[in-house]
Amino acid sequence: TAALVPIVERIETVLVDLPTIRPHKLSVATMNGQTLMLVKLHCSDGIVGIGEGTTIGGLAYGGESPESMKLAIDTYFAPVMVGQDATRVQALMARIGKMVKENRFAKSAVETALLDAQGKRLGLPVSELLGGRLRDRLPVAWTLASGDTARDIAEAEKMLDLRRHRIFKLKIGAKGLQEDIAHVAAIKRALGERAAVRVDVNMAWSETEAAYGMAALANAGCELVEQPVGSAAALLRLMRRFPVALMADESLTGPASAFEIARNSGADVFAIKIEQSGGLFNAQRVAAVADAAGIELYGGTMLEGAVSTIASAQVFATFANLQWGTELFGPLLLTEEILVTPLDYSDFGLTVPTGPGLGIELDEDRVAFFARDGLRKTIS
Ligand code: MUC
Ligand code: MG
Repeated sequence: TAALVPIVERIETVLVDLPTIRPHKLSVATMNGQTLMLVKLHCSDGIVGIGEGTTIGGLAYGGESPESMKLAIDTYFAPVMVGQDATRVQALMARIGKMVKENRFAKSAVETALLDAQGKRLGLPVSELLGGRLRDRLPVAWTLASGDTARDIAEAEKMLDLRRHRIFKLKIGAKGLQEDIAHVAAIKRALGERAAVRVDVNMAWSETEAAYGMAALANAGCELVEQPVGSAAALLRLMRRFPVALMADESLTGPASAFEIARNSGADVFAIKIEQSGGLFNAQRVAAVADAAGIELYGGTMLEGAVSTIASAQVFATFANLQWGTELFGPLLLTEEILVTPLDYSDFGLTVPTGPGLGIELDEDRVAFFARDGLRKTIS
């Protein structure tokens, strides 16, 4: 008898609400918590793959919210996936792509679950399904975004003492230009050569504000400015005017946008995110475009929980170049652990797990407790 092909039997989605360790202030939102949209992909061979979709501040960052990802998967992805060969990940993603045009974040969650399941099935880490890793450890930046300069400096000092982070990304753009620049300068002055200081404006500036701001940030010792303006054309015009690297984040929405930016020499660095890219394979395609164009790479985060953090880590471990390191600190911003074994953050880096699939295990009781409409809600 022919061997039975494992098929997708059922897809479960759950929203998990977790508090942050402190308010996280971005120009687009202040976060007091994060919602993870977790996917469990049940296959006929008994294997369960996990995936995650996460965004920032509901609909404040992009077109998908955790709730919309859940709805899209429950209503539109699941019927296309159930009954299909679970081992042909690219074929199944192509099938989904025919029925679902956009929804990059939801696609990333589902693709992660398929790859986790396939890795568990074959006994290989996801990085090996993606061609093989080039590194087992990733440098990890920390974001200072308490909204208060003194508190941010104290936080940075603590991270340096713990040897957890020595690259700091400052979230600016919510306050006035002068106030923001004074904030960055004070932090860089306090940390000196002990740490790298970068900023993320999350598109809050106009082009003229950015032109002034970037010159001042360069003087303050800031080495990189992430997405100061929304417009890709304005970003391009700001290129090479200042001795500070310019990084594209929001303008990067997958391989086609990467090609467009690269064609115009519109960024020095790409912040690659699995969700913005529309999945792990697409993140590799974005990296290939960057490498071909001589654009440098940075591993970005949507302030993800442990599942997408490790899915990202598995992909970033396969990148030939990762000149600016990563910011895969998402789980550290949350008060609650949802894994059986916590991730290894040490010596300024994150260890990429070596077990099959993502190489992590959810603590199901914790997930159930923090699930929306879960136990926590029932008892409070
Ligand atoms: C972003 O815009 O890059 C990453 C770190 C952080 O604090 O926010 C994010 C999202
Ligand atoms: Mg950003």
